[in-house]
Amino acid sequence: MPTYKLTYFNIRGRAELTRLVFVASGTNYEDNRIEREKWPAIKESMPQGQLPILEVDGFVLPQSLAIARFAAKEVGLFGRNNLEQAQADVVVQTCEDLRSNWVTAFREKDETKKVNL
Ligand SMILES: N[C@@H](CCC(=O)N[C@@H](CS)C(=O)NCC(=O)O)C(=O)O
Repeated sequence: MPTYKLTYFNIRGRAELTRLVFVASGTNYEDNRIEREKWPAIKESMPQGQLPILEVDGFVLPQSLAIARFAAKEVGLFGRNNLEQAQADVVVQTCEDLRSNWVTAFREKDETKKVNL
Protein backbone atom coordinates (compact mmCIF):
# COMPACT_ATOMS: atom_id res chain seq x y z
CA MET A 1 0.00 0.00 0.00
CA PRO A 2 1.45 3.41 -0.93
CA THR A 3 1.82 6.18 1.61
CA TYR A 4 -0.74 8.98 1.28
CA LYS A 5 -0.25 12.51 2.59
CA LEU A 6 -3.13 14.93 2.09
CA THR A 7 -2.27 18.59 2.60
CA TYR A 8 -4.93 21.26 2.99
CA PHE A 9 -6.01 24.05 5.29
CA ASN A 10 -7.50 23.22 8.69
CA ILE A 11 -11.07 23.22 7.35
CA ARG A 12 -13.32 20.69 5.58
CA GLY A 13 -13.51 22.55 2.23
CA ARG A 14 -12.04 20.86 -0.83
CA ALA A 15 -10.26 18.10 1.10
CA GLU A 16 -13.14 16.62 3.09
CA LEU A 17 -14.37 14.23 0.41
CA THR A 18 -10.93 12.64 0.13
CA ARG A 19 -10.64 12.47 3.92
CA LEU A 20 -14.01 10.66 4.00
CA VAL A 21 -12.84 8.22 1.31
CA PHE A 22 -9.75 7.33 3.34
CA VAL A 23 -11.61 7.08 6.65
CA ALA A 24 -14.58 5.11 5.26
CA SER A 25 -12.21 2.56 3.72
CA GLY A 26 -9.99 2.31 6.80
CA THR A 27 -6.99 3.52 4.81
CA ASN A 28 -4.03 5.00 6.65
CA TYR A 29 -3.17 8.51 5.48
CA GLU A 30 -1.51 11.60 6.85
CA ASP A 31 -3.98 14.45 7.30
CA ASN A 32 -1.59 17.40 7.03
CA ARG A 33 -3.44 20.60 7.98
CA ILE A 34 -1.75 23.92 7.24
CA GLU A 35 -2.55 26.99 9.31
CA ARG A 36 -3.35 30.06 7.18
CA GLU A 37 -0.41 32.09 8.48
CA LYS A 38 2.03 29.43 7.22
CA TRP A 39 0.50 29.32 3.72
CA PRO A 40 2.38 32.23 2.03
CA ALA A 41 5.71 30.54 2.78
CA ILE A 42 4.76 27.29 1.03
CA LYS A 43 2.39 28.48 -1.74
CA GLU A 44 5.16 28.79 -4.35
CA SER A 45 6.22 25.19 -3.78
CA MET A 46 2.78 23.82 -4.66
CA PRO A 47 2.28 22.55 -8.24
CA GLN A 48 -0.56 24.98 -9.02
CA GLY A 49 -0.02 27.34 -6.09
CA GLN A 50 -3.11 25.98 -4.34
CA LEU A 51 -4.36 23.30 -1.98
CA PRO A 52 -5.31 20.51 -1.59
CA ILE A 53 -2.52 18.29 -2.81
CA LEU A 54 -2.15 14.55 -2.30
CA GLU A 55 1.33 13.05 -2.09
CA VAL A 56 1.43 9.40 -3.12
CA ASP A 57 4.78 7.91 -2.23
CA GLY A 58 6.10 11.43 -2.72
CA PHE A 59 4.44 12.00 -6.12
CA VAL A 60 2.37 15.20 -5.88
CA LEU A 61 -1.19 15.43 -7.25
CA PRO A 62 -3.13 18.72 -7.25
CA GLN A 63 -6.86 19.36 -7.96
CA SER A 64 -9.37 18.24 -5.35
CA LEU A 65 -11.77 16.28 -7.57
CA ALA A 66 -8.96 14.42 -9.34
CA ILE A 67 -7.57 13.61 -5.90
CA ALA A 68 -10.93 12.36 -4.59
CA ARG A 69 -11.49 10.16 -7.64
CA PHE A 70 -7.97 8.80 -7.47
CA ALA A 71 -8.32 8.04 -3.75
CA ALA A 72 -11.63 6.25 -4.32
CA LYS A 73 -10.04 4.12 -7.05
CA GLU A 74 -7.07 3.31 -4.85
CA VAL A 75 -9.22 2.03 -1.97
CA GLY A 76 -11.78 0.18 -4.11
CA LEU A 77 -14.67 2.64 -3.75
CA PHE A 78 -14.90 3.76 -7.37
CA GLY A 79 -17.12 0.99 -8.72
CA ARG A 80 -16.62 -2.30 -10.60
CA ASN A 81 -18.05 -1.26 -13.96
CA ASN A 82 -18.77 1.88 -15.99
CA LEU A 83 -22.21 2.37 -14.46
CA GLU A 84 -20.95 2.09 -10.89
CA GLN A 85 -18.09 4.44 -11.76
CA ALA A 86 -20.59 6.93 -13.16
CA GLN A 87 -22.50 6.66 -9.85
CA ALA A 88 -19.27 7.36 -7.96
CA ASP A 89 -18.72 10.39 -10.22
CA VAL A 90 -22.24 11.58 -9.38
CA VAL A 91 -21.32 11.49 -5.69
CA VAL A 92 -18.10 13.43 -6.36
CA GLN A 93 -19.88 16.06 -8.46
CA THR A 94 -22.77 16.40 -5.99
CA CYS A 95 -20.36 16.91 -3.08
CA GLU A 96 -18.64 19.63 -5.11
CA ASP A 97 -22.00 21.32 -5.86
CA LEU A 98 -22.87 21.26 -2.13
CA ARG A 99 -19.46 22.68 -1.19
CA SER A 100 -19.70 25.39 -3.80
CA ASN A 101 -23.26 26.38 -2.82
CA TRP A 102 -22.27 26.45 0.84
CA VAL A 103 -19.38 28.84 0.06
CA THR A 104 -21.76 31.13 -1.87
CA ALA A 105 -24.18 31.17 1.09
CA PHE A 106 -21.36 31.66 3.60
CA ARG A 107 -20.07 34.73 1.71
CA GLU A 108 -23.49 36.31 1.15
CA LYS A 109 -23.93 39.28 3.50
CA ASP A 110 -27.60 39.91 2.73
CA GLU A 111 -29.56 37.65 5.12
CA THR A 112 -32.65 37.56 2.85
CA LYS A 113 -30.62 36.43 -0.14
CA LYS A 114 -28.70 33.96 2.03
CA VAL A 115 -31.91 32.22 3.14
CA ASN A 116 -33.07 31.86 -0.47
CA LEU A 117 -29.85 30.49 -1.90
N1 LIG B 1 -9.57 23.69 -8.68
C1 LIG B 1 -8.80 23.61 -7.46
C2 LIG B 1 -9.05 24.87 -6.66
C3 LIG B 1 -8.15 24.88 -5.42
C4 LIG B 1 -8.41 26.10 -4.57
O1 LIG B 1 -9.14 27.04 -4.96
N2 LIG B 1 -7.78 26.08 -3.38
C5 LIG B 1 -7.89 27.19 -2.49
C6 LIG B 1 -8.45 26.73 -1.14
S1 LIG B 1 -10.08 26.05 -1.30
C7 LIG B 1 -6.50 27.73 -2.22
O2 LIG B 1 -5.51 27.03 -2.30
N3 LIG B 1 -6.44 29.02 -1.87
C8 LIG B 1 -5.21 29.67 -1.53
C9 LIG B 1 -4.57 30.38 -2.68
O3 LIG B 1 -5.07 30.30 -3.83
O4 LIG B 1 -3.53 31.02 -2.43
C10 LIG B 1 -9.17 22.35 -6.69
O5 LIG B 1 -10.34 21.90 -6.79
O6 LIG B 1 -8.32 21.79 -5.98
